[in-house]
Amino acid sequence: MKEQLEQLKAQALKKIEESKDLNALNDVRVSILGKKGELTNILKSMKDVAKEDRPKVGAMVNDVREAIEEKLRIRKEAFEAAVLEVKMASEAIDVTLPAKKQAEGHNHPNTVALNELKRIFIGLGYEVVDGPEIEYDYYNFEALNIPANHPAKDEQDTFYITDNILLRTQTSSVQARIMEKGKPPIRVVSPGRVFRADEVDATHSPSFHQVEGLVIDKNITFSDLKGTLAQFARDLFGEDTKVKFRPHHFPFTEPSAEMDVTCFKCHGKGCRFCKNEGWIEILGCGMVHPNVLRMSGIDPEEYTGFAFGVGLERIALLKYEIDDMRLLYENDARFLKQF
Ligand code: 2NL
Repeated sequence: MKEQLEQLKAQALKKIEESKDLNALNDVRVSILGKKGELTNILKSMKDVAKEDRPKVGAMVNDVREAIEEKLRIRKEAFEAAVLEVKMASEAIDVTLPAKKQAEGHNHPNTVALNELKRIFIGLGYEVVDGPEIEYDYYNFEALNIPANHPAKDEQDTFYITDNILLRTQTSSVQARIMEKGKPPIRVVSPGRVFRADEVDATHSPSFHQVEGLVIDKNITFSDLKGTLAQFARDLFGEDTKVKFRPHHFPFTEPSAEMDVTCFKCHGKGCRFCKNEGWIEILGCGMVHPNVLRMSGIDPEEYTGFAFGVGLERIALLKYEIDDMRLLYENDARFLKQF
């Protein structure tokens, strides 16, 4: 029996030593210590051992088992350490490498300009309103004193969906809806996309943006218009900005004017930026035409008002000294990220 155990022990330790991985090691364990394992079989044959010899033999069996288990444990730990070693090597992270840059987006120059205009007019107590880009001929032209066959319809040629539905050419259509619906006092700005049948060049696009303003109340005069727009110009271009009004014509206002501001680069002296004029044209404005008020159901004897229209792209181009409007629409990140 002793010899048998010694032999088993020697063979087992050899097999353990030679096993190549955890699976092989487990097979060895089962073949010796498992239910039908070699050592288990020897234990089963203990009943054939003489009673007085059993404690001695039992102790021998235990010694052998302990030696085998100890060897199994050491070998298992060695395999596990090796596996971990490989895993750690393959998953190694170089914490000294620079992090991936997060590309941070920002507002488009048009949006920056729009937020600026909104901020100014909200500060003056105006409400921001919007309306449909696809509009009835009535709100876009008729209600603004531009009847069928009026020559201004040529200047503002647009895209027709049907005879009386079109892409709006100005956001005044929104204000015509407001006048028709609401009761004065009215104090609104209507920013939004407008459309014209224009060829693309440095200053034209078939789709651009306008911010229009409308004020209607009792006793509104041209002085209110001038004061408001001068304040707007100072807020947008700087405190020392001067304004001047040149007579103009719009079908929906009477009298009408265009407003210039002193060039914010040369402060009126004349430079390349203002083409040596010292002044830069910035918006169109006027007192709301009595016909326009009347058509919206507002009595021109009781109420008067002023209105103005600013091209958003024009403001963005001026503010950022961009000389070609097409750059605003190309969405070239290298260009846009400068602003
Ligand atoms: C321009 C000129 C202007 C208006 C827009 C307006 C709106 C109503 C009634 C009367 Cl509801 N007028 N808007 C008035 C004058 C000029 O825009 O050159 N915009 C870029």
